[in-house]
Amino acid sequence: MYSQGLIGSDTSSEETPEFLAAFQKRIDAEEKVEPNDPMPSGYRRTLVRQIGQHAHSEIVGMLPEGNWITRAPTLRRKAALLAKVQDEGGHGLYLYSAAETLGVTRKQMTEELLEGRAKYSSIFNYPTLSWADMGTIGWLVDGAAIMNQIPLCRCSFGPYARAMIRVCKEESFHQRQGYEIVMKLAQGTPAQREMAQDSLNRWWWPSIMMFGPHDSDSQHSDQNMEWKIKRFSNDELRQKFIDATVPQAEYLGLTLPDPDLKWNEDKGGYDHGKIDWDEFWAVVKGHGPMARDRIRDRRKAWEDGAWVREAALAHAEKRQARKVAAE
Ligand code: FAQ
Repeated sequence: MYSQGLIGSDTSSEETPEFLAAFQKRIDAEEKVEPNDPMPSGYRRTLVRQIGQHAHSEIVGMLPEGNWITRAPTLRRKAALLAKVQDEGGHGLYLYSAAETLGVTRKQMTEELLEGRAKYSSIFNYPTLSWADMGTIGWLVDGAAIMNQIPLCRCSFGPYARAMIRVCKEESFHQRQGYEIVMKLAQGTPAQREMAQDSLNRWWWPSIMMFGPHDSDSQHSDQNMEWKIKRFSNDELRQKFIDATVPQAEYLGLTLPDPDLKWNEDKGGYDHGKIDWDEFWAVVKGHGPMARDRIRDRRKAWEDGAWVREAALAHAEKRQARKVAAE
């Protein structure tokens, strides 16, 4: 994937069994790992991969909702949506900064995204076709993101864990604003209700795919959990999300598009129908309906922002030169 070439400063020379055992002992004792601490190269690589993917998801994730800011139905809705999309941009920036502490630059990460070598969450490759999608994304997509990110607040890598605390607080507001939009539509005219149901029909399956492949197909989970980067497996988090969301849909009087969804008394959770993994992998590999548009839009934003980066750099250099001259 995308992170392998980015970690030139990494060395494996220290990775004797004693080194690895001492590192694992720190992890097991719930000590936070900080950027300048010794760490196995695999741990560093995994974090660059995951945090980079997460940062890209936040930034690309601004696009589907950004598409509706000018069409929000009221000033209040517009202000909330604008703030929400702006928050996602902020999350991307915290995350790029957290990844940079591991020796990779934001420029490198961005280039990998724009060259199609870096992944971002599958969910952002679907189109936003109606205003109801703004509600459904907040409710389901931010809801799924929170379920995944709350345990990341306890991730063993300090900068990532600390970034997640603020991110989760903001995602919680996003989830509520989304649910409130869907609630208003569900309680509205038949046409509004239909719009909410149609949106739920389109976003349900992609939302539960966000948690990643089944545990049996998840290549990174075991090691990630041993290093306490991940605290729960993909299937465990998916199950928690489904169990939390079914009663929310019932409260709204909307139907989740899965005829096999039913309460299982023995496991104390809902059973669900078969996930279309062919669709998931196709989207992950860049064949999602909006994949091309997303990268085109990110490329344009990066190119349009070149003058800002150049001006900021020139300004910083000038200040530094002035400081040196004054010393
Ligand atoms: N999409 O072995 P695993 C948000 C890849 S933020 C694309 O299970 P792992 C906020 C995975 O990278 C949403 N690719 O991997 C928001 C790996 O490929 P690789 C993003 C996926 O890392 C809301 C391969 O499949 N959140 O939504 C996906 O143990 C609204 C095998 O998978 C994060 O990034 C997927 N859904 O577990 C913003 C959270 N799932 O890298 C705007 C942090 C899996 O070997 C609007 N990340 N893959 O080539 C994580 O928790 C983990 O990385 C997982 C995957 C759970 C995503």
